Amino acid sequence: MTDDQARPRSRRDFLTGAGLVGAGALLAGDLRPGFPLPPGLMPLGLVPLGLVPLGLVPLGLQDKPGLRTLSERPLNAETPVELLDPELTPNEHFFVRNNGIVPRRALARDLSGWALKIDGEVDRPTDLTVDALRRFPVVQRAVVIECGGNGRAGFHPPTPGNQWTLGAVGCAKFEGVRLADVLRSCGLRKSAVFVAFFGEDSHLSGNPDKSPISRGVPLAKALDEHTLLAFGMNGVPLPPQHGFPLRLVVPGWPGSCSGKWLRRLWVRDREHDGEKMTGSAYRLPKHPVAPGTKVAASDMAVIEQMPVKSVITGPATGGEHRAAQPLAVRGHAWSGAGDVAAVHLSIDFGQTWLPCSVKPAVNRYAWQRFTAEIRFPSGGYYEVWARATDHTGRQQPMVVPGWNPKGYCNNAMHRIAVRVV
Ligand SMILES: Nc1nc2c(c(=O)[nH]1)N[C@H]1C(S)=C(S)[C@@H](COP(=O)(O)O)O[C@H]1N2
Ligand SMILES: [Mo]
Repeated sequence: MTDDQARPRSRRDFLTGAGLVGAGALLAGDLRPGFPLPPGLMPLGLVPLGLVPLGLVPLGLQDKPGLRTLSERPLNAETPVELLDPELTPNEHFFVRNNGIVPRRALARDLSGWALKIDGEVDRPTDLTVDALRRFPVVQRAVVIECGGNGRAGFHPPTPGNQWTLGAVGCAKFEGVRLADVLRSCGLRKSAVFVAFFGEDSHLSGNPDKSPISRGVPLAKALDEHTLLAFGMNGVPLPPQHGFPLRLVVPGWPGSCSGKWLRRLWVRDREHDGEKMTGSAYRLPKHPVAPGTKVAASDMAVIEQMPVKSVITGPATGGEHRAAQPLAVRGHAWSGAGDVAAVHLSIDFGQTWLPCSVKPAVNRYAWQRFTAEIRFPSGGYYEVWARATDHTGRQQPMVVPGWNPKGYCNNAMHRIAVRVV
């Protein structure tokens, strides 16, 4: 199943037949003290359920316990929000978003015969091994990668594709070289305007002439000093699911720009027209549309910068808390624009807001820790809402930021429920 073909797994699926029984059982387990949330107020983090029966680990996730599987072929699995709490998301908990089949080379961690080809609008087309790449200045940077479809489950009417809730995001320390250094060493021509990637993953159909995804970025973003060719992730070589031996890391833009299992970079004299670059893929309507509207491809524009967003990583939703004590709330905030300037919490459904303390990013495009202590004025049912503001002044919206046909860029505020006793 590709993004285009995947059947929308909407809430409707869980309201029918056996789904309801399974959903009820799992939800009750999630809400530790166990109290019902009215359906309309259900925090996003509670809505989706692992679709794979407990005890069965899908192929490719053996060394990644605790992820919630959305589809097995291709493998797509998101991180439960509580597992996003560490400063760096461990590799074993980093979400997986595959459009095709993981190359055998990656599973075998086999470098034989591998090189990255760089061709197109360059004076010196070049093939580079990982050792050759390591001769460029090596940098380490913590970078958030977020799928453009993260939060898709929040759109109504439902939009096709993986029904990600909050967990198609992570922040890892990538080791690699600057794409700019490598491209410049090949002699960029004046005609160069776009850098397209080709990975070694194969199309679900098995057709070797078809690519599951081949996207890229305009030259200016490719030459940005923060855009990397990465061979390391959190201190080890890139794991098989995350692009071994080499991937792009394009901070602040949809995860789909960060091509995995790279084999070729094609420097082009026009915008790339590879798989998932055209039609409605990774595009938003140029103007706001009513929910459910069919939008012509010509009225859609490619997503570039991702919006400002935050997640509450502790406490888990559904917990019980004593009114007399302050509740410590923590999470991360990030923005495609760069720095997050502020995070605010509300415990009265957005009527008043308390500022959090927000740590500076360890480097640009890493996520930033926010913390706050909340006191509840009484016992009862509370929700904690988190709202981040970036340095451009943009804030997270309270509801989905405009329905769009493919369900991208949902940066609505994250809410957790707390029973105060
Ligand atoms: N070659 C290749 N690169 C790819 C993909 C893919 O399917 N094949 N998926 C993209 C998408 S849509 C996302 S969101 C990120 C996910 O990266 P991760 O699986 O390491 O979390 O990889 C991107 N790079
Ligand atoms: Mo993605």
